[in-house]
Amino acid sequence: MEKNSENNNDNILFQKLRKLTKFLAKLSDYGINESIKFPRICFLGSISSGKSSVLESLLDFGFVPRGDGIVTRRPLEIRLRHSDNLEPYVIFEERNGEKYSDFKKVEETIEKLTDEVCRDYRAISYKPIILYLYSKICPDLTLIDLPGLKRFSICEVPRNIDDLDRNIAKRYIDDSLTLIVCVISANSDICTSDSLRIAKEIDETGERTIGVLAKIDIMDEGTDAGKSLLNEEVPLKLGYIGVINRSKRDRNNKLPLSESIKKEKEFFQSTPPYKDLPSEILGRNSLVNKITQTYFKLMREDLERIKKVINDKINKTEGEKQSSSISKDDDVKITLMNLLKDNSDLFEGI
Ligand SMILES: Nc1nc2c(ncn2[C@@H]2O[C@H](COP(=O)(O)OP(=O)(O)OP(=O)(O)O)[C@@H](O)[C@H]2O)c(=O)[nH]1
Ligand SMILES: [Mg+2]
Repeated sequence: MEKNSENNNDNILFQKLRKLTKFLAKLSDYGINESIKFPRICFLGSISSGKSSVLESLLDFGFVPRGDGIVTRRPLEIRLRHSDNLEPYVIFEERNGEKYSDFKKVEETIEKLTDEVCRDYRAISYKPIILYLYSKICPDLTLIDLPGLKRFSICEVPRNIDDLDRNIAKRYIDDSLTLIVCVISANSDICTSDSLRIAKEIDETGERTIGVLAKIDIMDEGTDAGKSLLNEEVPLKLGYIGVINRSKRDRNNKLPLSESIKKEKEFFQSTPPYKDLPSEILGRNSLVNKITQTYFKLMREDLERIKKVINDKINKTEGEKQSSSISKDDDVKITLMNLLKDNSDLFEGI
């Protein structure tokens, strides 16, 4: 069984989002029940570009199938749910509430469910696999791994593949609260990237598209991704982050995420031109930061609304205090002010 890495306790994406959900739960104790819509994070890209590997490096539960050929053939909706249970577990919508706490089994079940619907090993389907992952460290967050976009192939191509892949992708990323992580293999030509074209077509302002260049470690000798990373090839409003995911060999050797992040860091720090590029456009942690910032920006309106409701409540409490001097109101005011202060980072830069 592939063990969950110890690293997911330090998962910064999870930490900040957990802070948000805790903050919202506390507010409801004070009668502030603001409904809030949470963005989803969707992974878009060509076949084998590294989408599932990027997703898996953020999640750090080793159950997302990755590999050669067309691997992801049904959209995989991973719905993270916070739970006080010590042991994390997964429930599949198609498996009647059965609990899976062996993550190797989870991977096998995803493969089985894929084969049950897509009988041809190259066929893809609209029908998503929906799984709930309950864990102590998780915030409530939805991640979606999409089937890869097919370019063209000289091999036999199943009849449904040409448009279906694009339609599935568009259906998911069309929602304006979806953050698009557009994964491009650094050893392909970024100027002809279908995924970038589709992302730009749907997200016209570019407010919610992050470019990710994967496989930087296995580019053709003599080539590099410097210009693309500096946003000089196909400019994106939010720019690009370069990453190095676990290779097939790393997976076979069960390389933990912490080791793979270390390897990635060493590569970027010692290899030209990356060693001279700004560190915030390189590596998995920079990607997490970028995703977190963008996630909060997408929630800007909701967060501003909530801040206003809290401030109104504080002011109202102040007014009431002058007329009745009830100490309970002081407590509410102080608690709300402290809550805003302790969570000020949630509102930063929005
Ligand atoms: N060396 C290296 N290998 C990578 C990198 N990213 C992904 N891979 C390998 O490339 C293969 C494909 O990766 P996946 O993550 O399955 O790609 P995908 O885009 O999800 O593929 P499909 O679901 O088939 O469209 C796997 O064997 C990965 O281990 C990388 O940055 N460096
Ligand atoms: Mg995949």
